[in-house]
Amino acid sequence: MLKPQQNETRDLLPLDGFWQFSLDGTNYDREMAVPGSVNDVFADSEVRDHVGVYYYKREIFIPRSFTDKVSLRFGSATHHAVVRVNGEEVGRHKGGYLPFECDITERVTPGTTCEVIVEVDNRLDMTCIPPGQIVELPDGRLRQEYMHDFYNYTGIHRTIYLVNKPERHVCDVRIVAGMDGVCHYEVTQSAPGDVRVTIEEAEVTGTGDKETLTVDKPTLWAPGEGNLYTLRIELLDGESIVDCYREQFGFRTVEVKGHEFLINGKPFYFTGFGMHEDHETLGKAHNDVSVQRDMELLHWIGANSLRTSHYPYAEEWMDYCDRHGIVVIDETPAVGLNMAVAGGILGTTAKKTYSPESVNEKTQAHHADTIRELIARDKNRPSVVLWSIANEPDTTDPDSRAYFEPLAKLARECDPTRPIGYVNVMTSPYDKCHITDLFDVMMINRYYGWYVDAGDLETAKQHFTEELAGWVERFGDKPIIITEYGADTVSGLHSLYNSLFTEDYQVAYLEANSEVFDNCDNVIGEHMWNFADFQTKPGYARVDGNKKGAFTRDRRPKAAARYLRNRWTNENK
Ligand code: BDP
Repeated sequence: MLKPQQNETRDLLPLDGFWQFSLDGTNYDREMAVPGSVNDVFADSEVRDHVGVYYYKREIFIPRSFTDKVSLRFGSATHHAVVRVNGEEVGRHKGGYLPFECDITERVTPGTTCEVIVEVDNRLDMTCIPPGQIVELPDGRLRQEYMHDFYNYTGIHRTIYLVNKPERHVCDVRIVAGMDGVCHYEVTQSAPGDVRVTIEEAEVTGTGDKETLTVDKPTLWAPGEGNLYTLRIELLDGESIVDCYREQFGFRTVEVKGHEFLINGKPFYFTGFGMHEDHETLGKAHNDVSVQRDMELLHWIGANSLRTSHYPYAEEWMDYCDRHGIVVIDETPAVGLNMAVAGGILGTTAKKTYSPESVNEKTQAHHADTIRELIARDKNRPSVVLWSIANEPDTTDPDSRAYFEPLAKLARECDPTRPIGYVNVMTSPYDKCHITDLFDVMMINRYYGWYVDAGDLETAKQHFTEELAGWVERFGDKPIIITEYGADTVSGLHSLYNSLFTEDYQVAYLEANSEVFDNCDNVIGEHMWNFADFQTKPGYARVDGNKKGAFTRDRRPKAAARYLRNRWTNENK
């Protein structure tokens, strides 16, 4: 899905600001800011703890000039949305972190107002990605449970645009451009007609929907070098341009060869973090300046990459990565497909993960939708080098194969040009996992020295080294990225004795883990967990959130940040 844009043939108006807000759809006695998470805003907990639908309402003007195809375009609504204009449903979407668009042309008159109501539902059940369960409590209240640790922020998290585009318009474009300067493009039009496609910086032009253009000695997009080109697509009616759309792209090649990950033919070593869209008060709302701050800190620390753990991030975030040469592992919202981990941690009997009562065919169908939608959104981004189709699913259950095999196939069909992977959980090592062979890259999350061998880093190193040797023995032809390793750390807490939760222990933990990575040739990347401290779900045994950040939640560096900066900038990792 293309991002909306303002240009010579298209128009858009952001609908950010205060909307009327209600918990029952009749009594609009509150306001809520868009974009924003609803949970940390109000002083009482009625909104915060609400399980169900939140209603947003606003009168909007349709400008007189909006006479063509008019739509409402959402960056995301977490987790489900029904959109009504003047009382009539104009669209609905399932899934909290991907964009959707509702055509409202027939419902509105340019030069008049209309009433927009957005019903945002925060409920997660087993058919959702991420999955969850609603539990009815003895006193009749509802509680939302889920199998991931980060807080289930809800709301309209990204800008809503009122869009006007020509009746005949560019619906989509797919661009594949390699380091040889060859650019294949494929335009989808709403109705057939003539087209002119130009790479603006190189002044090469094609006249078909699907063609190949060549740029002589292109300036490559590369890690740290966000060199972009612009593909201008013009739909023509004789001499006149009826629609125009500009899509940026980069010339670069990505390839997995043996246990190496090559970008433009050169081995790439990932340094960086699994991150979260998470801030005090904002929750998961997109905010340009917060993204910029995070990116500046990534640059300062010497990180060349990040993973959008555990859901697709805002398009503005991805644009920034494209422009600045930040390498991205792009992840679907499929986190928490693991009943075994939940059962294990809580000490209860683990339920089976793949069954009609838990992760089932409907979950899989929706998981497939998220893969399609993610790839449709981000396919042209040079920053994206690898798709991660899930985080820490249960893959010890033999039924995981029937669940994941079609999804891996689908990801490859949606994008034959990039490698694919999934992120492996500690309880599913090389001799228990049923799906590793379906993917190009092994991404593994390991907490030796934290969840196991806590406080005993010598043993942790030994166990981690042994496990890596097992992966290499069995799947030695594939590269390994350590997508998570980390230790909760309370900023300001110190000890001479490497006590858990201290800044000293976090540094010692990172040192020990780094030693293990450096001794394994297959390891081609390290993403510490997490970039910053983040909020976790209520009722979870954590002190005000997950404290594994290299930075605090307000982005102050812990000692670990200086350790990583030293490692990643000096050793050129
Ligand atoms: C991993 C999860 C991540 C958690 C992390 C932790 O992938 O989302 O936040 O553990 O426990 O299992 O800190």
